[in-house]
Amino acid sequence: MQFAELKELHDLPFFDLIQRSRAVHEENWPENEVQLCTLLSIKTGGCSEDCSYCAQSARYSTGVDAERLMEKCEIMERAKAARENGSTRFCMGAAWKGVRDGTKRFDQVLDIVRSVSELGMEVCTTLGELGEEEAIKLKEAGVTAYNHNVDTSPEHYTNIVSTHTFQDRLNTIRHAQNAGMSVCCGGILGLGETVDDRLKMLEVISEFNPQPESVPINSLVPIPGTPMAENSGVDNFDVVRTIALARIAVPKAKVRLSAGRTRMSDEMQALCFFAGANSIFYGDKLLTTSNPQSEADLALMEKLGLSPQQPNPSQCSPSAEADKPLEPALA
Ligand code: SAM
Ligand code: DTB
Ligand code: SF4
Repeated sequence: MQFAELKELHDLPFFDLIQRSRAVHEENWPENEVQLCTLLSIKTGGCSEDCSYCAQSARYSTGVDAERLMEKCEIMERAKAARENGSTRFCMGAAWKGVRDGTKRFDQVLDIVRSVSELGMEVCTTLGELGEEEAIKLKEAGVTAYNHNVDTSPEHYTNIVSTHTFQDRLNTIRHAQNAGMSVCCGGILGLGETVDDRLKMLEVISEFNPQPESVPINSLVPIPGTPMAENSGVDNFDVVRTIALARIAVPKAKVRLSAGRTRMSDEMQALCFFAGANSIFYGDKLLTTSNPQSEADLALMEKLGLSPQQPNPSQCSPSAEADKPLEPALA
């Protein structure tokens, strides 16, 4: 969906916008279900990149220490516990610039993915940059979806990160899609961006061919020690608007209400579900920061008549549309 159209929708009165997104939601997701995903940081901290929001960058003193890659048996325990708890997607994150085929650590990750993928949950990984070969190997090992966010507009990206480019992010997404993995691609609100930056980010995300299978919408969790530590919080209605626009622009995606939920009331989260969110991170920890308790999430879903979505581990990645360009056109 092009910027101009997103802008027109964004500028609608709030209720008109969420009425539109609700209609798209009901057409594509009539089941009143929410996907529950568990996140695990399998390699925390010490990252070479300078993403100015991130607790795990080695450039900032955030109190998050660099750790080694977790042992497979420990990861398996956590994955089984997540499944027991009702999660249908297990997402493993590593604070790396990227992974390279032929290295010991990539082989270890492939081994971990092979084992986790036998548990019957969707397997998602987020390991930084991927080349073509790495993407193919991850797909073969059993990864269903690769998470790589564009995070903000191409223009604002240079204010947020200097150690890699927006185009680098697009290249990784292309490699993941070419290898047949679904792509999970979203962004963060609260990085000092303008409304237009948010709309340009959604334009890029919705112009991927095929469109992403999921779109995480994170609200910045300000991390002491990072350049974004003192950023002011995002207005709740702006979060809802962004969810609504993501729902309209990427109708078949899971729109994930991601980081930032600990600061949201039940009523705010209900509004997000109404506007088009149908996935959450579930379990009391994200990567390094906290997330609501599972009991609280289940209680809220119960109150709203929402139930956990069934897993789809054999999920096929969506195919590209033949008459559309593969890349979003960058200005
Ligand atoms: N290193 C990989 C990468 O950059 O793609 C994966 C991990 S990174 C932590 C995954 C995503 O988490 C980021 O792209 C960003 O959207 C989100 N994120 C990281 N720190 C955050 C924070 N403090 N608040 C909100 N979202 C955050
Ligand atoms: C995504 O978009 N959000 C998740 C997941 N993908 C990897 C990460 C959120 C991280 C929040 C900050 C932290 O816990 O360090
Ligand atoms: Fe954090 Fe990922 Fe950036 Fe590393 S690449 S600093 S883990 S967001």
